[in-house]
Amino acid sequence: MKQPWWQERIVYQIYPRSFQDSNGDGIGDLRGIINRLDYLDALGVGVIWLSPVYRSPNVDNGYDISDYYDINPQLGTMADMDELIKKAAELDIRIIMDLVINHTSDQHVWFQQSRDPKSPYRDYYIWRPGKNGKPPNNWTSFFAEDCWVYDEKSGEYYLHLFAKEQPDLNYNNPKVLEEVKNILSFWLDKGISGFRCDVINILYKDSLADGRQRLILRGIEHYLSRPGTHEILQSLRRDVFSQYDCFTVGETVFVTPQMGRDLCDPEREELDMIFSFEHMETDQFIVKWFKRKFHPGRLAKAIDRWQRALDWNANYLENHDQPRSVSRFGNDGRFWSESAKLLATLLLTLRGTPFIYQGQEIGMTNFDFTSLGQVQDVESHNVYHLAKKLLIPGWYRWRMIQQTSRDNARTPMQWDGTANAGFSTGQPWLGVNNNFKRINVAEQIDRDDSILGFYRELIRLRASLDTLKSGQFQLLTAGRHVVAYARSLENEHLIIALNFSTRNRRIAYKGEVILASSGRTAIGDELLPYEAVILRSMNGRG
Ligand code: TEU
Ligand code: CA
Repeated sequence: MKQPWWQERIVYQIYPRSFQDSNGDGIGDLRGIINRLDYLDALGVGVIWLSPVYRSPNVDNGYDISDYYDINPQLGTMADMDELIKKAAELDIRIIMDLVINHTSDQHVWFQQSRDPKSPYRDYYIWRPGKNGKPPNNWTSFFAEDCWVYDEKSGEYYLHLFAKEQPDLNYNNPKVLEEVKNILSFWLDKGISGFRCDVINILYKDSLADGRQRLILRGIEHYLSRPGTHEILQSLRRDVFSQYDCFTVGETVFVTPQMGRDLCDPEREELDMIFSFEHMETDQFIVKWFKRKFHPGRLAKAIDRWQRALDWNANYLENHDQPRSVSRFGNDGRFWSESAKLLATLLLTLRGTPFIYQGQEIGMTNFDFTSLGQVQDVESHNVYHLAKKLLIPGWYRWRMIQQTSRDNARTPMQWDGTANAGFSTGQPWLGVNNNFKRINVAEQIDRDDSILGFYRELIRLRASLDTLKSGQFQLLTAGRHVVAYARSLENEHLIIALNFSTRNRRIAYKGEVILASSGRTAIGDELLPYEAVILRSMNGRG
């Protein structure tokens, strides 16, 4: 059976502020992206996911939208956006946008109006009186803050599950959904091919009752994957998405396999795929701020659970919220190149659509900031202050931010070894990693044995092998050092074996070497440190 185009293509996520600055103001922009389209084309990218480019006061770098019908002037103009869509299409690259509809910016005209209790916009947001001088309920937010803000003028509070400048929309009001549909049609009519839907499984709050006592996100049982959210998604699909050749990928926080199956079930017609989080939580205790030692087998088992749970996954190891994968699951010291290639192999040989985050393809590492003043992210600052209030010692607070801050992934793209890594001729909005002279695109682009060269090759291989594109997945080993799995289609069986350790490791699999990250064309019974191999099994199962 022929797969839909969004299953065959590779997606590349661009965080526009950090990708390429074209006018020297230190902020990446749309024109910068246009100038780099050839680079993405040569890499084999078929879809670009643009993190938000709408008008925004940037409290959360665009995830706080103040006008859905306009472009953030820091990033360019609507004419630039039209040009980007057109030039990308000429290269057969499709563009999906970020859809942030759980909340808006507090600068959005709807919210400004809604501050007036008599305004027809009052009901676009969730306003409630307090209880005995306290907030309406005991919920807590995603960003380590209270989630209600008191408004003197009307004597009521509004709800925000993220930063206080990101008030939640009220989906009990049918007008809100109508507005969303108009926004979607506006962009789809412009030639956009779909959306990455921000925190899409928490839209509908079916009660504002107090939440059960729990360590984080008190109140979540009242808004996580509620029936009202499923109804909203079905309505968007029926009235808008089904009218276009497009796809949706939902960012679904705290999603369970059963919730995931409901959201992606083709019969229910809601979303096409989702980003789950379980594999990203295998190196933490309870919350991402408390890291534990990385264990490859745990990662593999979490991936396996989702490979089995859903027919088709949105696969990722990085995005703008996560630390760099080579620093986290690989080895960003001696085996930097080897381990980045191993992670590339993992990402591109799972069943599902692979999402590459900018810089991942050259092995960019975590941000080397040396003071909190160099960190911009609102979440990092909130968490640091909360941790201080909770009397967590200074050295540990520092470690939390260093390991987990979202700014780890947001430093400017490292294009070459010139000033500011070729990202900007001006002062970048966020520091460039000091390793840019060693780690950059120019240094790797002409070398087939570079990380970038390896991504190119893997992407080509995936495109040419139906077994990689659509074969079934089967986990074979999830050990402390070696992870292996098979992809099978009809009579072809590929075995992917990954050595997540700094020593040679024995493997029991044999076959013709299709691709080895070390460049070897034959292997015996041992993998080299951090080596990844793709074998074609001779005897069926290997
Ligand atoms: O993120 C949702 C989310 O809950 C987490 O991934 C978040 O980054 C944090 O790690 C929770 O501890 C999405 C966007 O990807 C993120 O950039 C936005 O800040 C957030 O929604 C609000 O729009
Ligand atoms: Ca700029």
